[in-house]
Amino acid sequence: MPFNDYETDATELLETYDFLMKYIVIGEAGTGKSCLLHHFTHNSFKDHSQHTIGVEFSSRTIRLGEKRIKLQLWDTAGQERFRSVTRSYYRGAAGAILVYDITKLSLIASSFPSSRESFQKLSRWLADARALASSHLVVVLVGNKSDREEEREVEWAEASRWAAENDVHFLEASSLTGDNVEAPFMLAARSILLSIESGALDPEKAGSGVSYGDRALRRVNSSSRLSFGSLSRGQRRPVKLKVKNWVPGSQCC
Ligand SMILES: Nc1nc2c(ncn2[C@@H]2O[C@H](COP(=O)(O)OP(=O)(O)OP(=O)(O)O)[C@@H](O)[C@H]2O)c(=O)[nH]1
Ligand SMILES: [Mg+2]
Repeated sequence: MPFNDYETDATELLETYDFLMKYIVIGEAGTGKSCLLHHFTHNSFKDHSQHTIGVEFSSRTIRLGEKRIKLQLWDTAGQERFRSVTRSYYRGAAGAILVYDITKLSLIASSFPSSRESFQKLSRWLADARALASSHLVVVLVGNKSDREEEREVEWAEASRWAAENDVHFLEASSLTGDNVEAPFMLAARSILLSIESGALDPEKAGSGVSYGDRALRRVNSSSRLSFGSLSRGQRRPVKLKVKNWVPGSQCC
């Protein structure tokens, strides 16, 4: 499904959704994690971004086909000194946005590592996330700062190869221009929904990183089955919800 087929809706007053999903945003300091997230939630570049201290939380509700999905977004600090704190937030994440910097030099070179380093350290970030998050964790690798093409240090092909070898999705983005800032979040949500649809991921299971929202429950009340309409045409498989285990207002993970 091309990305422009996705619709997003952050302005609706009534906060109803079909699924709640937990995401973590991880990667070396200075790669632009906070700016990427800020552009996704505020539709603007975050000026004068400072190092994240520990973890910051935000959320946004998106629409994917017929489904409304509330994303719980945990922006983690890339600095080593916060590693033990940030790792504790990985637990039960369904999606991870793994960010590196494609350019040669960081804007504040003295306080950030070189971007080549942010790419070389990806394996460690990925290993940590896979060890601590949901066993069905969907990872999207994002090469950020694509607006600085003339200062590029990490080639698209090299990162794409790494992504394929490590079984993660991949794309490049710019938190400055807004290019591709929505795509990683949508891509992860779509992949998670497909896992639910196929029966591989059960939102009722603790630690899955996903839970049903009130909108899904209402649909179940009118028919006891939840169908994933437009997500994977031709391969639809209705998922039966066990309503008795659902707790109103329960949070995911
Ligand atoms: N040119 C350009 N600069 C960017 C982009 N994204 C972020 N930056 C700059 O990169 C620097 C670091 O951005 P942050 O978002 O704070 O980095 P971070 O990954 O959250 O860093 P930590 O919180 O320390 O882990 C800032 O000076 C941003 O202005 C981008 O897409 N293009
Ligand atoms: Mg940050």
